[in-house]
Amino acid sequence: MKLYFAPGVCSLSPHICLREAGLSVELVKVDIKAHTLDDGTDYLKVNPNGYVPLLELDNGERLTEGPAIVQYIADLNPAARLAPAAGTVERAKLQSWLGFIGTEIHKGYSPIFNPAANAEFKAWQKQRLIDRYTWIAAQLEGKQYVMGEAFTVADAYLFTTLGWMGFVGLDVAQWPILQAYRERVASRPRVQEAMRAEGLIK
Ligand SMILES: N[C@@H](CCC(=O)N[C@@H](CS)C(=O)NCC(=O)O)C(=O)O
Repeated sequence: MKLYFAPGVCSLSPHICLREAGLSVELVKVDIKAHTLDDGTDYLKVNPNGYVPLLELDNGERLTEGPAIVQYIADLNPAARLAPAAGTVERAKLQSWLGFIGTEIHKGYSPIFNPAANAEFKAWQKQRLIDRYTWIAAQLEGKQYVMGEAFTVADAYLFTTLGWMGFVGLDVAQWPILQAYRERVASRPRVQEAMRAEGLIK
């Protein structure tokens, strides 16, 4: 398999999941501004939408959309217990988390990074992110991970978004529960491996 990624962006989530699942993968770095690969290949020929993550399977099939990719990875190795079994209400709860993180958090950052958005809208969007993280912090009360005691693919995604806070003037220390959660996830050996491979830590 090949994972098309860019350092520190949302593709870190499936990258972490692949390592947590013990699966080997070839990492292909994408310049997401120029939409090119290191060898000059036009990434738009790989993903016409231009974004990462994209997982290319050994048979050449290509999968996009982070929440779908991470569930596919989890199902490749159920023994790693990165997601509850498909068809259970617990799996639906995991999907609910992935949907929340994707639409309320991940895509909540995009307008703040967008030079075309005006200051008023950016401030509104930032407050919305604060409200959403405050809600997440309340859900984490008494839990190690978002689904309870076990790390799942939703944690890989949420953790990835926590790494962007500094870019929009948010400080995770505002939410002690989130700060402790971030440290908990960051201390996982496979998470450190992924971050090191992306050049995010030494
Ligand atoms: N709908 C996609 C969005 C992925 C996405 O927003 N990727 C960003 C990085 S976090 C990206 O590659 N942006 C570059 C671009 O859109 O050209 C998903 O959920 O996987």
